Amino acid sequence: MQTTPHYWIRPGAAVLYVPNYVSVSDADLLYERMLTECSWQQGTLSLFGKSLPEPRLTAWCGDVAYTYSRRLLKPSPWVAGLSELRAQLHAHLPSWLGDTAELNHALINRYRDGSDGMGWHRDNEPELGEDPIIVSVSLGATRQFAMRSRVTEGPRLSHTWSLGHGDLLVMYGQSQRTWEHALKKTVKPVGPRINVTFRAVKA
Ligand SMILES: O=C(O)CCC(=O)C(=O)O
Ligand SMILES: [Mn+2]
Repeated sequence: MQTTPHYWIRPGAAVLYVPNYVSVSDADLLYERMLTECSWQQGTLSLFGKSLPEPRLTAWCGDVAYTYSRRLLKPSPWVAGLSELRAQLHAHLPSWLGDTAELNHALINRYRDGSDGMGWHRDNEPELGEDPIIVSVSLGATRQFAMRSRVTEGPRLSHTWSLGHGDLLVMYGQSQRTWEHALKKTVKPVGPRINVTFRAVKA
């Protein structure tokens, strides 16, 4: 690992954050490969009975199928560079975090500018099992990744990370039960960003 891992623990949430986990040169190369080699799609979301384009583009690589946001993502070959990153993660991540040796799917989101983002949600699809591990690697422009507790009595716990080029953030433990997360939109001028979340999809 390039830098010191930080463990952030709150009631019901646990995060491992490693800034600059991927070196700048590897991150540059991976960004370019994903940009050109991934098959980018724009999903739709339904809001108040209307169907709207999602404010981001999506691609994926996976050994197995995964149903995400009511869409079936079929198995798809790994982009060069991403399988090497996965192997590195398998070797580096401590097994007590969760299913760290079985990251068999990568969901890839591309945020073209500050008007792209992702609303509050949990990564709690049944295929991910109880208390999933979500291993996120960010590339490109720095963006704000926010987490907040779903417990609304009393002062609401929250935290925001600035995720930059090469940063690793792992959500584990009960983080997908009692907390939710979002990638904040911004009116500030920001460049494009690609985020990969490795997931362990159960058979
Ligand atoms: O872009 C990010 O940092 C978060 C993406 C995310 O939450 C997801 O893919 O489920
Ligand atoms: Mn998520």
